[in-house]
Amino acid sequence: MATQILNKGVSRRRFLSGMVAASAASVVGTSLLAPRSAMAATDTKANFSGEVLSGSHWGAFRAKVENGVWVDTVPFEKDKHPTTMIDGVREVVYNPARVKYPMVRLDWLKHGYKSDTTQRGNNRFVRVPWSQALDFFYHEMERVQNNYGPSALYAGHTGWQSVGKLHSAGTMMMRAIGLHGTFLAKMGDYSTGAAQVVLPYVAGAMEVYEQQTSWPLVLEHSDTIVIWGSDPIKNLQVGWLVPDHSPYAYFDQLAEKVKNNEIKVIYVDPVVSDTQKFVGGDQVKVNPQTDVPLMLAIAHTLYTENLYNKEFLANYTTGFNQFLPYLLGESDGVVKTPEWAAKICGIDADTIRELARQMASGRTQIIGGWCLQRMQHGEQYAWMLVVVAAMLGQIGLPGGGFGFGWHYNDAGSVTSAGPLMSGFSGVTGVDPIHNGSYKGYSNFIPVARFVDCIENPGKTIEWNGHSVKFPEMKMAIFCGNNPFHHHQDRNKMIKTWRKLETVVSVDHQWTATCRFADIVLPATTTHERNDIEQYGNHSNAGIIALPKVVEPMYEAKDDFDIFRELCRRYDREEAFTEGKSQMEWIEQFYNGARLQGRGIGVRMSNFKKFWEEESFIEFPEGTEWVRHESFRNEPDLEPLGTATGLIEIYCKTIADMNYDDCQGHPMWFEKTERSHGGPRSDKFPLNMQSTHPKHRLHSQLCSSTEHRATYAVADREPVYISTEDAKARGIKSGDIVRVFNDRGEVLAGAVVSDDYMSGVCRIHEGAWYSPLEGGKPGTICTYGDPNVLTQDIGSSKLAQATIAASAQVEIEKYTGTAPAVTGFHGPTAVTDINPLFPAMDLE
Ligand SMILES: Nc1nc2c(c(=O)[nH]1)N[C@H]1C(S)=C(S)[C@@H](COP(=O)(O)OP(=O)(O)OC[C@H]3O[C@@H](n4cnc5c(=O)[nH]c(N)nc54)[C@H](O)[C@@H]3O)O[C@H]1N2
Ligand SMILES: Nc1nc2c(c(=O)[nH]1)N[C@H]1C(S)=C(S)[C@@H](COP(=O)(O)OP(=O)(O)OC[C@H]3O[C@@H](n4cnc5c(=O)[nH]c(N)nc54)[C@H](O)[C@@H]3O)O[C@H]1N2
Ligand SMILES: [Mo]
Repeated sequence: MATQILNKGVSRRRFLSGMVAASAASVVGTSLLAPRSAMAATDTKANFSGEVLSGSHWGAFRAKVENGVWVDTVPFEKDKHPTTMIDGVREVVYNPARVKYPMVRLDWLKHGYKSDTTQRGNNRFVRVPWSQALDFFYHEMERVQNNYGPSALYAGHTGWQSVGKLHSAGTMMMRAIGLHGTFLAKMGDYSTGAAQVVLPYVAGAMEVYEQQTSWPLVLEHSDTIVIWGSDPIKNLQVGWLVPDHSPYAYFDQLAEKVKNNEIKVIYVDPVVSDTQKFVGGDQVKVNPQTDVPLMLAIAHTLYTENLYNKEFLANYTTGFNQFLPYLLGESDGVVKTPEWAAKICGIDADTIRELARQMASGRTQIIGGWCLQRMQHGEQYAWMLVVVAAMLGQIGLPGGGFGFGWHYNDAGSVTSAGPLMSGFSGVTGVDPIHNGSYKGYSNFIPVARFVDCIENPGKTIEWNGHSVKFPEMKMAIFCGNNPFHHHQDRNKMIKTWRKLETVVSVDHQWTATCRFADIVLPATTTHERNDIEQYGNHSNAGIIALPKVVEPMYEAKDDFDIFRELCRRYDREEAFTEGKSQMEWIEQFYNGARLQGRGIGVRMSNFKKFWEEESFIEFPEGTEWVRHESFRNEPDLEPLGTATGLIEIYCKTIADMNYDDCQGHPMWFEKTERSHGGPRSDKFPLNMQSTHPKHRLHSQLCSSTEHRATYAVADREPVYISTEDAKARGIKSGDIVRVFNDRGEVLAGAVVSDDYMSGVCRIHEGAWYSPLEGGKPGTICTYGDPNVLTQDIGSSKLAQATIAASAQVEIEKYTGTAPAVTGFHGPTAVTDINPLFPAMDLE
């Protein structure tokens, strides 16, 4: 096996000695340099002019193409509430940050895994041929598996990639790497890390990703809707699959009902959200991170004013009696009165009582977001929200109870009666070549602790009732995600990253993750390849074809082909592809749904007709549905998935884990840092939220130059700041400001706004890390990455989830000459090093 590979490219000896010269066999012919349009392809779009219907995380659209160039984008006519973000999608193909060629970091090219890793981030790269890049990649996997075993290879970190049932970048990575050897995997995600661990104990399901009660029923039955730390109007713009934006029609109806005083909507949020502006209603301006005291005081009011549902507690829940001594202060000497909470959460006691009474006065739907569980002790928020809903006793009734997923994936839109497509799978059933021992180390890590793991090999942490012993990571592979945006405490991360010997990044944008990688491989975008996807997420409104819009740019390859060719190097190509071409896979996904459709009375055309003529199928309407209704109707036959089958207000399983920071029932814990008089607020008084961007999906679209110009301020990421805080600091809208704490500093463009309460500011996550001096810990970020400022600690021993959403900062007007933004122009290619291409212009 090995010889077969070695013959293809660099010899092992040369590779290990860090030589870059490769044998003639690895020199790719003229095709490498020829325009892609010259390559024979049966379905070439090289000179195509016309319209192509396609889809994305931002919705479906028609791409207008002229002579093989995508020139304009118009929303799909079925989408009645398209987002302006689709304007930025075309630029993803053409922008200056596009990864054009396989590239290797200069010092890694010289010294391989023994490179000087302090140079990571200096952005100096050398173009190499595909065959050489993939050889390097493969040899490193081999080396790490042989020398250290699976726990040194981290290949399970996934992210938001792109839509498409076939080209799931993370799945492809795990399938290909998994065919070579077992590896270190991850547990959980950044989105709902705390809620998805605690809620199964409390409510029997994750609750976050599930469908919610149908909007028509909520609109019909709710008297009050409490939207707790959630902004659906902002967040429903995007979807994991192609969103149909159908919930917006219901928000229109809700706005009408609010106007006519038929439904009262209350927002518990430190900021006037887009949803509040769209729908109307009243804001409860809670101090950041203090929602649990507010909820406890609501519970206290419901209890002392006898407004709670004893029958529901008795029949559907367990443990209220173990929670009560805490609520009443018998266990800790602190009675959780509205007066007590008022001092912490900044809302006066009478307003808290009124809120509790309002919630108990009729049918109340509580809609919880995820931001609050993406904070320290985020488990408590999720748990306590369920407890308040349980005390109100309306769980399982239309328009009542709790839900945690209304801002996500078209939730609340009625699910169609159509079939579901499967997708490309990360596992094959074929044995890997390497199946070594994890040597007593954990074979997974809670995902948000991954930098902690790199920094502290051998350390053991508690997680969800288990001990997790961190292995020593040597090599990490990223595909379809961007850890140098999504992970916390960038400066710590930069230092820690140096311990990795080899980092591979597969992407189509030259992200900070690529800059901090050693081997960078250019992927195609969705729009340069064929795929298929579900239209509508929870709504499953139909199926949409995602045909190629334009030919692949530069030397970009489809993830499928990248990993297929990697697998070829260890004789697993056939196992990877199962002998099928991309179109055969796509047809298989479609036909699977077609067969399923027959069983449920939904007729679909044959694949050829769908692909060549229809491109879109709409499924028949489904029926309305109430979350938790079956449990309410028949708690014995349809128990929840908890230990007792009931809602667990007190949870023995969690109590038995004996964690100080997550105990047997929801509690208030002080934070390591908090605004409004909380810890460290004397030094860094402002709470910086890093909520999900209004104009992007995380870091995606940030590199779209024209789109970015629609929201950037003085070229920088906006920082939203209250009128009061701005005035106190002499800051005006349009000013460049320095946002800082003792973890780092960023430049940003000020937007002064009355929507923000004093003491609260916001930089949307996903702003590209743009260091002034690349690779130097502590250097200022010239664009405004909020994760320079966030803390890298776990939510608690239970979930070890990220606490990205909240950090303490100070802001001052920037008076110096602002340095240019560094992040968006791709690598500095080094032209004089690769003997394969001595005279090549590397652009
Ligand atoms: N401060 C702070 N940090 C946060 C959060 C927060 O609220 N605050 N939120 C967290 C949450 S909830 C999440 S989900 C994460 C999101 O973190 P990520 O999932 O890492 O974010 P994305 O920006 O979507 O990164 C996807 C990457 O995949 C690349 N990509 C797209 N399509 C393809 C493809 O077809 N092939 C390949 N190979 N690559 C592709 C994109 O160019 C992009 O670089 O961020 C987390 N980080
Ligand atoms: N446009 C857009 N939509 C997205 C995404 C995106 O990147 N862009 N990402 C998607 C993904 S992966 C995820 S995980 C979800 C994230 O969904 P969430 O985590 O629910 O959303 P966020 O936007 O972070 O925050 C929602 C609200 O929380 C409020 N908030 C912040 N701090 C506090 C607090 O201390 N108390 C209270 N009560 N409220 C607070 C904010 O003001 C904001 O209105 O969004 C999804 N939707
Ligand atoms: Mo997320």
